[in-house]
Amino acid sequence: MNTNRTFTMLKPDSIEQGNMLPILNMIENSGFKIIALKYKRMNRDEAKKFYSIHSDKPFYNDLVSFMTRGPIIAAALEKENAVDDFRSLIGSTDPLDAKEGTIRKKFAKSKGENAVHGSDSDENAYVEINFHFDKNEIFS
Ligand code: DAT
Ligand code: MG
Repeated sequence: MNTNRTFTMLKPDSIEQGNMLPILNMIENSGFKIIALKYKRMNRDEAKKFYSIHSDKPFYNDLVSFMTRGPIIAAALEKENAVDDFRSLIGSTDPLDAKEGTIRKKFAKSKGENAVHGSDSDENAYVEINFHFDKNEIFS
């Protein structure tokens, strides 16, 4: 398993609010190399599959609706200790709990619309990168 890669999405709220470039800047300035990048809108089937681990949660339907209401930026990132370092950079799921200097503290409005996704394990990073990118779309 590659421990130097993680996966992120800039969620529809980030794009709607014009925060695409500031967030990508924060990611690059924190030492992550963007090795794949895609601007796309997920359909409902894709979003349901991507978040299938949450299918039994009360917020699942709202999450799928939110994630499909507009385009996202999907990206694969490379850095030593990528998964943990990226989770530190984005901050807690609920922006009210997120530390100063984190992406969610700065850009997220609520627990549901929280600006960015970050993989939670090396295994999921691998699955999520392959969900959004073909091998020939990754430039390591
Ligand atoms: P994270 O995105 O920090 O890994 P998660 O995997 O627990 O958080 O949940 C995935 C997304 O689902 C999260 O980014 C926003 C949404 N979500 C989680 N808990 C929620 C809640 N209690 N109410 C509304 N949306 C929630
Ligand atoms: Mg998660």
